[in-house]
Amino acid sequence: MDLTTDLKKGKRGAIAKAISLIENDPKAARILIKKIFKSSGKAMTIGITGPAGAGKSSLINKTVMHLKKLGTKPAVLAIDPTSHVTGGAILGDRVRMIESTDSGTYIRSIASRGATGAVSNSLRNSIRILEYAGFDPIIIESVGAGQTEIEIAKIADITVVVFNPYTGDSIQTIKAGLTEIGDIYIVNKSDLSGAAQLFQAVQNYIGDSQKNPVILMTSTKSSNGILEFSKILLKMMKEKQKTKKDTEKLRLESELKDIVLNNIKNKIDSMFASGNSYSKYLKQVQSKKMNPFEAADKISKNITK
Ligand SMILES: Nc1nc2c(ncn2[C@@H]2O[C@H](COP(=O)(O)OP(=O)(O)OP(=O)(O)O)[C@@H](O)[C@H]2O)c(=O)[nH]1
Ligand SMILES: [Mg+2]
Repeated sequence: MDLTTDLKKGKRGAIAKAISLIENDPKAARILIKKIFKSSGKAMTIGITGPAGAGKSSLINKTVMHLKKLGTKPAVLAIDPTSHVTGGAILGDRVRMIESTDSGTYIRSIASRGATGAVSNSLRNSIRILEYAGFDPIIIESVGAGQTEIEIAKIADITVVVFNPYTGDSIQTIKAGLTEIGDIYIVNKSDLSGAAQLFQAVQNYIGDSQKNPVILMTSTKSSNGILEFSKILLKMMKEKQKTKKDTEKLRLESELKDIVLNNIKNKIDSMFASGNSYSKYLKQVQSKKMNPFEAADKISKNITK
């Protein structure tokens, strides 16, 4: 049976296979994307980020049930942090995203290995797969406050930053530059002492930033604030849908640039590695027979030929 036919029907095996192709088989992935690209770029994407252990997975587990009841068909992509998290303490405490059989939500981890560009690439295409399979919104969980988060904020229509009152990290995280990316800021674990204080601090730091973000307290333990969060998401999704076409155009522009840059970088890397004309010109520069500018022009011409 054709993979795209099964994907269109939302068959789980087909989705899993397609995302694996995206991650592991560039040639097959290209053929697949060629078939599904045309209808892509309409589903809402929600990025949920924040420090390790803040409760992102717990929050997503509960929120998708509400989103489902509110009439949407969510899927979740968790960018697996195992490759860059060291030490077992955090991992040991992680909540596995469980899928209740009646929820119909698709949940899957994708690897975060490789360059930032590689993550963006597999993320963008995994989103296309899930959209083709009928899911909307597509929720992306990612951990930390690094470059990956900024990349994900570019891909997400709505960015949610989750803070954890349990550690002193949170204020540092706020200062470290997450202040710009969030549409919604959540202080989770409101059942713990320290949450109210952090909520106040977040309001002070972020409350009157230009984006005018929503700031909320939630607890996945007591379910406090989760329905409110879900309703806000739904409202924002409707709002963002109005500008989705333009956002998609801008995203495609930056995706295209990424791919071209990456192609050229690969060519350059293999040229440096294989030598040939490069080492010929290098020797000429080293023996002062040619100046570096002239040599670089000649090498560059060879690459773009
Ligand atoms: N008290 C309390 N604990 C919570 C709450 N939400 C999550 N937790 C706990 O916090 C720990 C981490 O939760 P996760 O949902 O795995 O957090 P995460 O942000 O997805 O973690 P990583 O994916 O590892 O970054 C687990 O032990 C949860 O049970 C909450 O609202 N209150
Ligand atoms: Mg998690």
